[in-house]
Amino acid sequence: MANETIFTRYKNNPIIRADAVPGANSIFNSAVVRFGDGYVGVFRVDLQDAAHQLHLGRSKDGLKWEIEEKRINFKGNLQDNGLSGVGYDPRITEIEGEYYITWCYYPGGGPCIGLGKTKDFKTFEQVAVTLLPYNRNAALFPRKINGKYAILHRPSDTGHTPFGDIYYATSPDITNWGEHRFLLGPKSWWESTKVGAGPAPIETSEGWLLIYHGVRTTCSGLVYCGGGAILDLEEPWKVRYRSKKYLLAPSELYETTGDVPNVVFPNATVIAGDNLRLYYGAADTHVAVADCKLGELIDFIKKNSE
Ligand code: BMA
Repeated sequence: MANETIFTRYKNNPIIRADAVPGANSIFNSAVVRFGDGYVGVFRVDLQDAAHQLHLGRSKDGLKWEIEEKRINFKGNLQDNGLSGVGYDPRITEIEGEYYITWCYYPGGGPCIGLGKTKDFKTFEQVAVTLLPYNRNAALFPRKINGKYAILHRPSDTGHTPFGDIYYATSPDITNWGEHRFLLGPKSWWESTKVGAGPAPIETSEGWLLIYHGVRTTCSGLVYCGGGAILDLEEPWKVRYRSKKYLLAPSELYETTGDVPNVVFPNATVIAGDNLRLYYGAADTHVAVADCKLGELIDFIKKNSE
């Protein structure tokens, strides 16, 4: 297949199409984790009559999914209804036995970051309106760093914004966030417009492996690719390596054709042994997966780093 620098796409991609949920327009940009003896996922389902909802899915093998027809209901008293399960582009991070879900939604004038959690994927709790508008693309680190929770996020603007850099922030209690530090902005040609964090960073002996999306503007619209970087373990706002080459670029029909053409949007990874499986949204229409060897991915990022 074209444009495979390091990942190999699954031959039966896309693994999820709109027909997985009755009345769906599209299912894409979704988060998956291992749970029990299988997998669970929080899926972005855009319905034909109600855009942007989060639905729970279950799978034995991570490839064939049953997705619930009703959206997740995050319980809690935080006043705005966005935290009840309306929104899009979820990420899941397991921290000390609890699964935290970040996502983007519009409580008022612009996109902001909601945070909820669950232990069992049966009941879901609201945690906080984590980052105020305008903000998108938040992913929590899977452990505290220097005694504090840590998150990557992307302050920007409303709509399809012409800019966006990834920031690192910390919290003593997972509710109040501060100490914001610039992490990385556009650099290579394929990400020259904006960047945003993808799945929860993965701890490796070389540092935190970050997979992110990078966007460029062309004469026929935006093109979204997957990129990779390795961040310092104890000072993750320092980039140790960053690949000049993209990791995955839209080239298959299900990535180049759909509601929004030319979008590869990484949301989740699952590690099994040395295999890293990436779950990504394709053309704002489907969910697809691609695999690589974790060690080879780290070598690829180091070798192609500036
Ligand atoms: C971004 C988000 C994503 C989407 C992408 C491409 O701004 O809205 O959900 O995949 O645009 O349309």
